[in-house]
Amino acid sequence: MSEGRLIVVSNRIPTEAAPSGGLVVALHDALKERGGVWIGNSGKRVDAEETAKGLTRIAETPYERYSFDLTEEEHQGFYLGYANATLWPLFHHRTDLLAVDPDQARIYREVNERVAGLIAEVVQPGDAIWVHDYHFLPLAEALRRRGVRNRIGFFLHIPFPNPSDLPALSERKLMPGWLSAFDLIGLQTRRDVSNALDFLRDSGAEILLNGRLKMGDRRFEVASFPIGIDVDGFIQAAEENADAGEHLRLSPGERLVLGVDRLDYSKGLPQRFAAFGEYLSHRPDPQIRATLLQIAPPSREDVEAYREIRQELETITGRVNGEMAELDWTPIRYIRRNIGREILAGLYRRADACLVTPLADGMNLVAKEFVAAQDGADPGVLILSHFAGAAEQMEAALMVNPYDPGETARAIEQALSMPLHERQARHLSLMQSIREADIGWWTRTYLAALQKPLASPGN
Ligand code: GDG
Repeated sequence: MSEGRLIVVSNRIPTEAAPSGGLVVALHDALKERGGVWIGNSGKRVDAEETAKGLTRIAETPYERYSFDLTEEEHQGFYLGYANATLWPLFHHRTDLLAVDPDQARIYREVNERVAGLIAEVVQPGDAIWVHDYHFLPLAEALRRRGVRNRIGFFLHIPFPNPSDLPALSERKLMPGWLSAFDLIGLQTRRDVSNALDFLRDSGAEILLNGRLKMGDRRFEVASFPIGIDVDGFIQAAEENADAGEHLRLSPGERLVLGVDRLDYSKGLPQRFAAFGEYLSHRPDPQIRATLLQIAPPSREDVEAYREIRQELETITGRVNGEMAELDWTPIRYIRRNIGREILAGLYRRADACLVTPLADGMNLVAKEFVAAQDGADPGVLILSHFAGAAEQMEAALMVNPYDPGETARAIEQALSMPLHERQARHLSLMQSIREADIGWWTRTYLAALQKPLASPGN
């Protein structure tokens, strides 16, 4: 089949000519290969007159990159408000944190309408449109209303909400229309697909075969495409930065347990710190020194719940360190800023264990990066929450219930005392799982499914 261009829509768009970061690189490569357009939010705040100017060309690359700006009101209502204070908590099963604000919901829909108008101006017959994440749920519906008949795909990077939580969303009745306007809804895991099918069935969709659905006159598909990483790129970065751990000046024999997460309440950080404190209090040999290095760059600090999680972590860190620290040892080192990607790769490699213990997570790429960065001859151990999407693929990790600090504490003990042959066997199996579905596989498989026309009506 002759392929048209690819039009990618994501909330943020890289501005540099050769962008870095797993997802951004994968999308960049796909666009480079196939040609097309990437449209995203510049991150700039402008006044309303400026937004009327439409798209700005931002890069001369083998494909076109265009950005749009938001006004301060749109940033508050669309990004901080509806996307990150309503949809994010709901989709991460935190209805207790969900904000209900009709103005924010209205602004979210208006921004989607405006972006749909911008896309409608650039789309050509035969182009495939690939929309990313919860910021743009209503986008396909808005495009269809403008007469756009192209294939439109959606990929949700975060979990699909539990159907039983969806009544907490005032706009829940709009969701089936939003979703069914896409041709392909890509989700991270089988669990997400099952939640989405339950919700759509309850909303009146007819389930055909193989994840195909029919709703009114729309036929569309729901399937899982677990996102991966650039495995070889990460191995190389880790090897080249193998001495990054020296920055930490650990004492001889000191063990390193690593955590790397955006500072977000979905990542289970207070429970993790409490578990590490519990591990230290019960470790069989008090001479053993283990340090938890937590890297947690802040995000969305203008949202109240993010300020609260920050305070909570500072309190726990102070308590654990106050009780346990020695003159030459600080048990929890908590770095609340961004660390360079190269150094990060080297720190993963130095770590004896990595704690990936979210309470809810679409996939979690840190789990995959840690595995890729290990020295296969003497690998560290991955401790992984059942609630990370990655748990469906990475069964050879030490699985924990992140709500139970005792269980996580025992897993830390098990990881730090695990015999070499078991570490090697687990690592080998985990490497296989991340290689089978790396970032190249993800883009190829998704785009092939988006391109393929649905089977004939009625099956
Ligand atoms: C969403 C979903 C899904 C973190 N700190 C630093 C840093 N990072 C990098 C990590 C990793 C990325 O950020 C985080 O990715 P995650 O997958 O863990 O989480 P989210 O940001 O919540 O992403 C998630 C993902 O989308 C993709 O679909 O897996 O479930 O929530 O790459 O390495 N990178 C650098 N310095 C840091 O301090 N350089």
